[in-house]
Amino acid sequence: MSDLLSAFLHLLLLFKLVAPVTFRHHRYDDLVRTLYKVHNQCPYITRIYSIGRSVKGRHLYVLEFSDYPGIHEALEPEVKYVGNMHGDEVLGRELLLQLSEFLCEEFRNQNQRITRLIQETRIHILPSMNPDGYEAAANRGPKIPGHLVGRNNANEVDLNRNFPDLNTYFYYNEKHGGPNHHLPLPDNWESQVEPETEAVIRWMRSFNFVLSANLHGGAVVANYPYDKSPGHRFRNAHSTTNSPTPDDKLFRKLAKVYSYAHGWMHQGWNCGDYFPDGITNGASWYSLSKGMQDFNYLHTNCFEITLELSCNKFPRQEELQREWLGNREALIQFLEQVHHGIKGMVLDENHHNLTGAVISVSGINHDVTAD
Ligand code: GEM
Ligand code: ZN
Repeated sequence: MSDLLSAFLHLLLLFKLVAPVTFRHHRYDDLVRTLYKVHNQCPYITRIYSIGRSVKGRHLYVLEFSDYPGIHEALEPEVKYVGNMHGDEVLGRELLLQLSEFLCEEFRNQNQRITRLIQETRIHILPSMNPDGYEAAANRGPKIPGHLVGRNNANEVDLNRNFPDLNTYFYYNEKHGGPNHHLPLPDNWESQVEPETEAVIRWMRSFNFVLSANLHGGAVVANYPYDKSPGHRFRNAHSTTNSPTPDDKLFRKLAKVYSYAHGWMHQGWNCGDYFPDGITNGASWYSLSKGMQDFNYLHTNCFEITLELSCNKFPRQEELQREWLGNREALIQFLEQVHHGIKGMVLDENHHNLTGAVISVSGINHDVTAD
């Protein structure tokens, strides 16, 4: 090999090693390319799949991390992250892309903590639940202050007000006796929701997710269920009542894990609001009906919290690195929480798996089911 060529190759290698991760906003094509880039760099621990399409036909892509992508392994919990449900709240989308690159890179670097996480957990990442809203917001760009377009989907529907309202059933059940878990979908639910919502509901039903976070912007706080207060119907959004679930202790713990591992969320004073410990019960902040978080809890085994991650919904590109560094540890620690507590298999006397077995915890009026 000529000296010149070898010097050039060395330079190339050096550049690759020291080249900083680029922090930029990703339009739809760029997002798809980035997901495939990560998959190509880590083909044995990742898989890309689409859960459906947006109103305008854009795929809702999920990147899965697992030591056996595409396969549910016994005792390996399924977890998910959802970003950009509101198209103009873009930080979650970028953080989830950063997280994807980080997981892949650190696995390749044999980082023990990350390797273990990927071996023991099946992680599903949906960076954008509302790609149409994002494009509308990005066309305006981050420069214009004030209200941004693109919160809703292309049919002008707020996806976090579009899930079936199971809270109403549950309040009824609370009064008249009946469960507050695995509440059924209403008849014809598909015709009542947007395509993005339908895709996410089918996704939630096809994996036994047990832990999840939904990434938003416009405040800095970790928000946990319930989002809807019992008085919502009468006093509407002005009703702010602490509305804890039977799993309040666990939800508060999960929210605190995020806020304390985050660079500044736990300090409580952010964006002109004060939230002690950087956490809040949803309905005690303001009541919200037909949100995704309550639906997770009332319909599935999944415990979801809503993370509000930045005062500015569309931060400038120059702020993305600081945001990533502020959230990186929290995003990892939150996933690690899925390994706390009890896990096991429910077997019959012949040691066969019992699927759908109902598991009740004494003192907590909310059952989960075996997968
Ligand atoms: C919220 S979601 C989080 C706040 N939840 C409650 N109950 N106050 C929404 O959908 O309005 C905020 C957001 O859009 O980020
Ligand atoms: Zn939002």
